[in-house]
Amino acid sequence: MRTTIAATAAALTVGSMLAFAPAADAPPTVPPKDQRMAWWREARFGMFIHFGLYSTPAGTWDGKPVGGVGEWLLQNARIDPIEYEKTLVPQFNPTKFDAKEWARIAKDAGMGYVVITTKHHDGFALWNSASSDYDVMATPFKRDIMRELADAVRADGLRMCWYHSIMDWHHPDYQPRREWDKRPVDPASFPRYVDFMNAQLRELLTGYGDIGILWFDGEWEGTWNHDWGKKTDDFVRSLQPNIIVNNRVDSGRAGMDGFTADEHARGDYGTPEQTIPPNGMPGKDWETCMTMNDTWGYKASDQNWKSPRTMIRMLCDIASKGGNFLLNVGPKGDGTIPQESIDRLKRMGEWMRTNGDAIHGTVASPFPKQFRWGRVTAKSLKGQWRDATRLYLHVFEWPADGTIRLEGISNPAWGARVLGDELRKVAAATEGDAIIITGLGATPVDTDCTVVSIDIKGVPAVQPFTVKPAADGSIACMAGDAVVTGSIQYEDRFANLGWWRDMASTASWPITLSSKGTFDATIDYAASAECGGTGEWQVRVDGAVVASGAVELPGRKDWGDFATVPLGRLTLPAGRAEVVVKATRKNGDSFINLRRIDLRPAR
Ligand code: FHN
Repeated sequence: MRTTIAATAAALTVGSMLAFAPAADAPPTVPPKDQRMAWWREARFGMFIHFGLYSTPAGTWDGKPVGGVGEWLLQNARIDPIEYEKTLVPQFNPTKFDAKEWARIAKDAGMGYVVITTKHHDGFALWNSASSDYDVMATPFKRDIMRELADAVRADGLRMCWYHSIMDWHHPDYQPRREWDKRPVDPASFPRYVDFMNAQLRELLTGYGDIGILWFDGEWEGTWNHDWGKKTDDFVRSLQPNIIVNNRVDSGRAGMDGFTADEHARGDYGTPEQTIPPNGMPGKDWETCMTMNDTWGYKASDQNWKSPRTMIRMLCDIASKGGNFLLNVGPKGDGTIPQESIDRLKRMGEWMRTNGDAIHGTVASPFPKQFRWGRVTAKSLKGQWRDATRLYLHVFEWPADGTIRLEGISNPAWGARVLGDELRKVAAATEGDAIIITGLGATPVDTDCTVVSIDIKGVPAVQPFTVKPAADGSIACMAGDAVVTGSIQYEDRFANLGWWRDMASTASWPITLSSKGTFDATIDYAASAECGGTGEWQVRVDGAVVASGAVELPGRKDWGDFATVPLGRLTLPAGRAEVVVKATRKNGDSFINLRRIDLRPAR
């Protein structure tokens, strides 16, 4: 029986909060997190799909281009929600939609799961919803897209997952309303909206088989809070106890970096968006979601596509930090995936067919920092093969001499292989506190990323990273060797630390000296004219600041205009200490690009 929204609202008022009622009998206990997350940690790579009414206009309204991402059309063009519905519902007819083709593209790319927008912020239901007339059955298409896609995805051995927006610009009970929405606010009841949302979640979680993830979104407006999040999390798990729920079910997500500010917040994993946390999220499950261009929902004018190399290296970088990569496609209004997306996923699939073992089921690099030539992932072979750990070296920059030194590890090593060229005779040997891989040859198998695997005995015994003095006593603190916190990210562009936006960010270099030393320090930095600011250097021992000094770093011509300026005279103790740099004042939205800090023995 199909109901209008008003009738639904009335009905749910009576049954208010019934929607939180768990499944009929007492909800089965939720299995342990490690058991629920096992398939997700194995997959490491998934497809995000943003598809809905917004896919038809493709970033235009009234024949005019609209700024911003494609799926935010209603917001960015300030469209009356009812006008949006009445205009786009009759137009939505993705006649070329082929669920089996979408599933094949994801499978062939080496992806293990698919997350699709069942309902985005515009409130439109992409399935046959009994709770609302604002759904795909009201369009000329009249097919349950979720049903067809779930069947196809599972037939290809992938997990079907639902994205679902808490924020709903269309439903009369959702608050806050868009400011241009002229409908009376008085009758609106947020609890009644939550009942409606849970009625639709019940449909999606009881009518479409096992769902891998409930990927909540749109949790940031003030009407949603921890109490709603907790109740909704419990409700979802009562219907599908094995399901994974992301951290956006709850309030408190700290912006785009995907962290959850409050340790009591619900959700199984963090969701950094359009960014890769510089040091991952140690000890946590997390997934970076990323567009291939700049929009989630299809936008015909957005041709700013990332290269296949960039996305292959992002996948390696994310896996090396212990995360998952949820890569987005925005199908067109006719139901086809853009050719640019298909081409990129085809290339990623080609790479994954050779190197998928270096991604699937791996854990983060055991090394304290990244190597400049690439990334490392690891996989325990305990109980399978000589109690070993397999290390996968994702080589972006191939060594001209055919040799790679893994500093700071002393495990016995053997069994070096180049994935994709089993005939290449490579060797791994442990010399003191380094593993040397030789015989790699002059050319990589794949210029985007060639993987070299080695086996080491037992669990990696890795020394903490430290910057070592050169023979002349000088110490080079390079951007690529920094341990960074906050928003700072390493950029290949100038081999610099950039994205220095939040004031809590720090860049630090652990240094170990055999005896106390005093140094004259310089900093090599760049900044646009309106940026720069005041920096502070610190010497820390066991985390305590033992010396510090300020330095003015005014803006320069642009972010590539580097200069080397005095930082001050630093004294470092014998043993391990850290040189730390932070901003104490920013002139603009970003502080500086930092390329290196040099310590030269004081004369
Ligand atoms: O507002 C949405 C946006 O449209 C898109 O769905 C992304 C994907 O993670 N999530 C929200 C922005 O954080």
